[in-house]
Amino acid sequence: MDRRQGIVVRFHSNIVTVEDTLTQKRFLCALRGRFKAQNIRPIIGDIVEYTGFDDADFERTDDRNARLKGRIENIFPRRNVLDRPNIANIDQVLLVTTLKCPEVSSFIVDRFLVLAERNGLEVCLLINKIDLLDDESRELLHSMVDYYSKDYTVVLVSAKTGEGIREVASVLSGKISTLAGMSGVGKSTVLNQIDPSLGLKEGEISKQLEVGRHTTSYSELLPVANKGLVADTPGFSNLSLTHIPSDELRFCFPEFVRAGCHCYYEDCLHIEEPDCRVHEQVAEGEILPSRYENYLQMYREQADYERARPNLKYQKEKR
Ligand SMILES: Nc1nc2c(ncn2[C@@H]2O[C@H](COP(=O)(O)OP(=O)(O)O)[C@@H](O)[C@H]2O)c(=O)[nH]1
Ligand SMILES: [Mg+2]
Ligand SMILES: [Zn+2]
Repeated sequence: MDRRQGIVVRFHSNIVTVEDTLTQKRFLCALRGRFKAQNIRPIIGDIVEYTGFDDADFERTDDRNARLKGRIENIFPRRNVLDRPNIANIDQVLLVTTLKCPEVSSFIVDRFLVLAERNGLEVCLLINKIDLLDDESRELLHSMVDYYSKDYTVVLVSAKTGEGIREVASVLSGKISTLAGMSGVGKSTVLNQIDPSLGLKEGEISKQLEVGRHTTSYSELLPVANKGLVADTPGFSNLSLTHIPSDELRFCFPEFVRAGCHCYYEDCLHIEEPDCRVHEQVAEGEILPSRYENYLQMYREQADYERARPNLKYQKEKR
């Protein structure tokens, strides 16, 4: 039996679903005993070597797309690992946000961007529900797009009217992506617009909190667009920055890094130092005031956290 390469797209009740890299066929795989003995567990996004048996009679069809069975032989080293959701080898994160219904604060967006920068992840900022914006908020929208598109791909979308959906599909094509964003911003609706057969639950927030209701408690990589895989996650609520030293937060703002090489002090934190180029650019309108204020808030929070823990040692980044 020859070994082939695939990617773990689902892991549920001890059965691993592997999607073949070449054929996109899905195989329900068991783990070899030695993985269990060594306590190695695959996670979604893992690239694996597997042997597949083309046995169409295999009826363990918990995953409706997979009818073939196989066995995982080898798990390749991970390029990166995301914590929440637990996914490996991510190419990019699609951060979905909205200006209305809900009005997502710039602090939440910037905090997420800091985390992505820290983890070396590509980000596509997807601003959804633009159908809800009046002229005044459209102005805000366009200034936001102008600013953020200097460092990130920005796509304007309305999952309701279909505007921008094709662009999202091309961003997802051929890559492993995960969605992120507050509950209710339209993550599932956007994916359903790209491919209605995904049949993801769209819904009001209250319904998602109902006890006993089926929500995505485990992650899965869904086939989307042209050979893309995407995880529709339940969103992020408490993305903490506590693992980033306060004096390294500034490196997670690309525009501060650019300006920072012209500060008087080489190790300028851009807070109260004289001759700070970041300060100057905020005053000149070159750096968005909200970005700077959000930086200050993150810095203060982290500095407080450090002060309360004099023996705190940061783990070395695993990159
Ligand atoms: N007006 C408008 N409503 C939207 C749009 N996208 C999603 N919604 C609605 O927003 C609500 C939350 O969407 P959902 O996809 O469940 O959000 P999720 O929690 O991020 O997955 C649903 O009622 C959707 O119908 C949009 O582009 N425009
Ligand atoms: Mg959803
Ligand atoms: Zn400075």
